[in-house]
Amino acid sequence: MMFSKPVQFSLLANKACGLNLRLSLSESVRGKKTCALIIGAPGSGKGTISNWIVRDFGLTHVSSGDLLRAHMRDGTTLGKEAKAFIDKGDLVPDSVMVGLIASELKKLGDQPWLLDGFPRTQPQAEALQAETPVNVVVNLDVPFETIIDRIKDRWIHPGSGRVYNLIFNPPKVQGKDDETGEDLIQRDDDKPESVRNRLEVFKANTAPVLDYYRAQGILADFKGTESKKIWPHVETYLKSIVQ
Ligand code: G5P
Ligand code: MG
Repeated sequence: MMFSKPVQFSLLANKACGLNLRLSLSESVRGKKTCALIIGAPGSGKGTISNWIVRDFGLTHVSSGDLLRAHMRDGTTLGKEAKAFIDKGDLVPDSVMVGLIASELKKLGDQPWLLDGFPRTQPQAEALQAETPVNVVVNLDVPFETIIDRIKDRWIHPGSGRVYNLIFNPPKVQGKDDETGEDLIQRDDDKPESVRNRLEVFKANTAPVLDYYRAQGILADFKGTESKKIWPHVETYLKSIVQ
């Protein structure tokens, strides 16, 4: 895994004044490799907005959920172990996740990246910090009622991780991926009982992770109920700090 120098932030300045926070963030990212996170509850639109970030900012998308689903499809030992947790909507153990993401980031070398779905617990955040400190965190704050409503209509292309929604962004041909024409599937953990558990698990485990990055002054919150309305704010924010 790549080691890079930790970024220093002035917490006092960040707390006192939004402008200082922005300057501090700019300094943290400009001229350095972008190591970004997108955090949000299950179904908050991380995958959707990641696709737009990747398209416009040239970051490599690393989705912990997509990696785990690829392992499950390939029937690897890791995939078999992870399936029991994922199907119930529980978290896969930290030791497994840290190893999986570390080896994925190592493969990327100097390429800038956007991590989606990791870290989800305080130990995961600390493990990442010890290896490759992140310098941008986008937090999607979407109400749980909105999420429960949209997940039932989600379909994915398993090969690429492309995400569709029958109401919001339906495929051009029903049941088929726009780019490959291959079949779309529904995720096993999108059953209502798993979704409710995933939201509870998120509340319990990921709130401390948000506090961890907020205290470093590198987290920006984006509140809303529609990804297309949230996106211009994310875009403006990222342009102001990484380009
Ligand atoms: P994942 O795969 O990381 P989740 O649960 O964090 O799964 P998920 O479900 O992938 O997150 P998302 O990426 O935040 O959701 O959202 P999305 O897919 O873009 O959008 C959800 C749906 O809403 C889609 O159908 C989309 O088209 C639609 N949509 C988006 N925007 C709008 C909108 O504005 N309006 C409408 N109407 N629809 C919209 O993790 C899966 C499991 O893997 C394990 C855990 O078991 C986890 O539950 N895991 C880990 N375990 C431990 N540690 C980690 N770090 C782990 N990472 C994964
Ligand atoms: Mg996702």
